[in-house]
Amino acid sequence: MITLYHRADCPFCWKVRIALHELDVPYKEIEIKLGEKHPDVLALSPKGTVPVMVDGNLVIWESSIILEYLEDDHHAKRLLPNKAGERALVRSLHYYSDAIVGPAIRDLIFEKRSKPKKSWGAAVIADSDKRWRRRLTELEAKLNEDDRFAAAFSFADCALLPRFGLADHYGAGVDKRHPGLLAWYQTMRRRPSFRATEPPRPEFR
Ligand SMILES: N[C@@H](CCC(=O)N[C@@H](CS)C(=O)NCC(=O)O)C(=O)O
Repeated sequence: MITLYHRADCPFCWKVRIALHELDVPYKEIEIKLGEKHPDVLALSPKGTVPVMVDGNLVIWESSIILEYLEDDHHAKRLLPNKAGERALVRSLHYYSDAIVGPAIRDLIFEKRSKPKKSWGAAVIADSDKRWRRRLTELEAKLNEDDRFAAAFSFADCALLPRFGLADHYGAGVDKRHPGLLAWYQTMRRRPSFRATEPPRPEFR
């Protein structure tokens, strides 16, 4: 059985957990707490980051490669379309989520997570929120263009959903300014994979 080292509020780990649930793959979770340096993770991953997946002798310590492995391991369900061009588009959105969308909202989350409310930096939060909203506008346009992440559930949804979930938890959730994305997020929140994996909402000090 697959073992997954993860942190509940890590977007990369959450992405993998959604994929595992969507594919109905049984797995054992080992949860790491924020700031914890787990000896197994340090031994298994040269980066020392989570998620880390262990399947028999196979160790994968990069979330996007874990998703590729799950897809290649021929489960009954699929998270990539059949055609090469469509697969490339889904993979591009997956990468865009990890490399572009995530960093935009990250500063707002780190600021609110690391400090008591009275010490939050308004400028840091406003700047991150602005960058996040700019990405939402881009994503809304992509959604209108080709329905990419509203049609068949894919890697792109696995990657984007945790970003939207965390933004929501940290008071920067998608709203009526991006109606297509809002409808997508509301639909996605009802999926069993989201409900089974959503971390507890943070409590602000
Ligand atoms: N590119 C990596 C990123 C993983 C990552 O940055 N994980 C963070 C948690 S969200 C982590 O483990 N940070 C702890 C550390 O860097 O010590 C992936 O997709 O798996």
